[in-house]
Amino acid sequence: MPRMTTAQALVKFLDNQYVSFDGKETKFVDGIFTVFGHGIVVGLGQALDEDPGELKVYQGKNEQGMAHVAASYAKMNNRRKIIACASSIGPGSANMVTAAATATVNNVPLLLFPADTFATRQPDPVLQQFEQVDSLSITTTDAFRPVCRYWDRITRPEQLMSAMINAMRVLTDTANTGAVAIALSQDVEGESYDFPESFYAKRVHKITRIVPSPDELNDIAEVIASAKKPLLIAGGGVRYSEAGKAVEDFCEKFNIALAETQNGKSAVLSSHKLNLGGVGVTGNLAANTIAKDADVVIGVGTRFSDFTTASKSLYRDDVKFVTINTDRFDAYKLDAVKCVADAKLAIEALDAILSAKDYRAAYTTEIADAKKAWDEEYARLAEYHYGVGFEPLIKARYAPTIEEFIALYGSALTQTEALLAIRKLIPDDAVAVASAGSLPGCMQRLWTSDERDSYNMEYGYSCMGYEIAGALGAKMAKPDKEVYSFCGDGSYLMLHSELLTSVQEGKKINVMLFDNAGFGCINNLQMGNGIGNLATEFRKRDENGDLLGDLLEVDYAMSAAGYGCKTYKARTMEQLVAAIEDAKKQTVSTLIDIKVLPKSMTDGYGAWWHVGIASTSAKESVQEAYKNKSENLSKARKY
Ligand SMILES: Cc1ncc(C[n+]2csc(CCOP(=O)(O)OP(=O)(O)O)c2C)c(N)n1
Ligand SMILES: [Mg+2]
Repeated sequence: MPRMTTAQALVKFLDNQYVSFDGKETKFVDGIFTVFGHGIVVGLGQALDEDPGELKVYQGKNEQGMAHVAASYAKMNNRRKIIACASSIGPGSANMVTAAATATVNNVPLLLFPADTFATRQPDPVLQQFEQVDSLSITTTDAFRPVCRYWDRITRPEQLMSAMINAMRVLTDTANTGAVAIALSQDVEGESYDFPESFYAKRVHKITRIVPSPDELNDIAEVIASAKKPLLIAGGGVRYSEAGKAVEDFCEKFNIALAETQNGKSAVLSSHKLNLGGVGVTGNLAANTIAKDADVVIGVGTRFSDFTTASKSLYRDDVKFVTINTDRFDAYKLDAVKCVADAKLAIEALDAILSAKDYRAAYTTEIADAKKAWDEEYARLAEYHYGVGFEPLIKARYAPTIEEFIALYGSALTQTEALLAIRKLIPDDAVAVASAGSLPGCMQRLWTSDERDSYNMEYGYSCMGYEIAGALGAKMAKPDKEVYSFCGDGSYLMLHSELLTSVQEGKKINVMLFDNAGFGCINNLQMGNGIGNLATEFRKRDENGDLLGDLLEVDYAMSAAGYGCKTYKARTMEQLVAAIEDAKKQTVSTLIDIKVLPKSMTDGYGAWWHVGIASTSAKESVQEAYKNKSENLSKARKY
């Protein structure tokens, strides 16, 4: 039993973890991302310096950013490979909390080692120690507890063993994976112990497919067999189970309509003739038309978020829900008839049962008709689209005519035409990454993916700042693919630190920066609910002291050029096309600063979203919005 420090044993352990899925073995931990500080550099840092084994050390620039990179890397490796993240104490660890929540919401494994205060408390308060006077045993790392699936603190070296085995249990659990935080007391990192060799010997963790119970299968088969117009909604569980092809074949065989959630997009392919595309609040015309008429909704691997269900208002009152999910919690949603199982196994078993029943759904031309109507709308959006409220907005806020506004704004590009042009021009198998703002809605409706797992939308937490970090994680996971980050100006300003890391690592990402001069989707929400234009556009203060003065002009291309990226400005379609083509030839990360007209994102297609509108207001417009909300709410399902 060789003597080693806690940190040295941890590094050895991480380097020897493997997972196996469908008989295929993968080394689980690629390396460690870190922003060193006094809480970690002389403990874990020493261990990594002396003998990292095969673990790579990556330098983050912001702890939240690096942890988003790691989460995206895990997602793009279908949760079979991770990069762990280690931070210093205090602010360094607090910076990872948002990323931990993002990973947990999305069921993505993320292993975090926030450093902690001294277990011995001898130097207290050590630099960056947050002293909670109610209890000195509480530190900043307690903030991880509500957002992690497993939390532990190492205050003695020998605790590392059970902590890490439990960490691996959670990270490889298909139903309950998410963030794991193992707080490392900074003195204990360097303390020594005789760790038994068995602790860090090679371990292979089986990622198992949950076998459906015959009982539950029969339950759901019975409901589906009674359906005339069933709709199957494919979620992220289809992706992780690698069940996309099985789901497509299943829908085809039984004539079942297919739609996708944000995380289901690219698990099933856009060109499949029964795939209607994105459904719900950010859904398109075709999927929402069919959804409204469905008598049975089969949710496979979906959390049924309020966007997927349009706040429980999208479907018929008498609709029946069926769920297939590895997670019992999600399987119970919407009072569904459930089958707790792996998506692929359940779909294959259902196929046999429904075949024996000679089942076939009753759709005739409805699916093709809905798709045709959407194709026409799609063609319109590719040409020209000013969203709802564009004209009155321009006239009220900027210039008397649209022409004058365009001259003032310096661009006539719309978000929809720019997005569709990018889709056409970039490689079919390129990976698209996004997460917040108006782009996820536009992409859920408009983006097509015919390469499996080529769409990485973080929409569980919709965390601004994931876009660029997530793109780097995707590139690290798929170095042979071109990766495109779709990023609003607001998100870029919030967090783009790992853009420099992409340059440092020689991992090229392409940032499609959509500058619409503000927090566009929130401005829509605000104005659409009768509120004034308050602090959602990027404007200077005016003579009254309000944030309604001149638009701030930001040169995002120059900002990224400062990091060594190749950058472009696109104010016309010609410039955008030329920039995309040139960016493809680059080996370094690129950024196209695309100035798009405000309010030129897509609008919704008949789906309602429940937000907390003021029930008392002096403004008639707010009273009207509250009335609308109340009417919609009265029609929505209650649970
Ligand atoms: C970390 C974080 N803070 C706040 C929000 C709330 N929010 C959602 S979208 C948005 C504005 C996004 O602006 P931008 O990136 O420019 O996208 P746009 O809506 O203009 O397309 C805000 C503030 C969020 N999703 N994430
Ligand atoms: Mg914006």
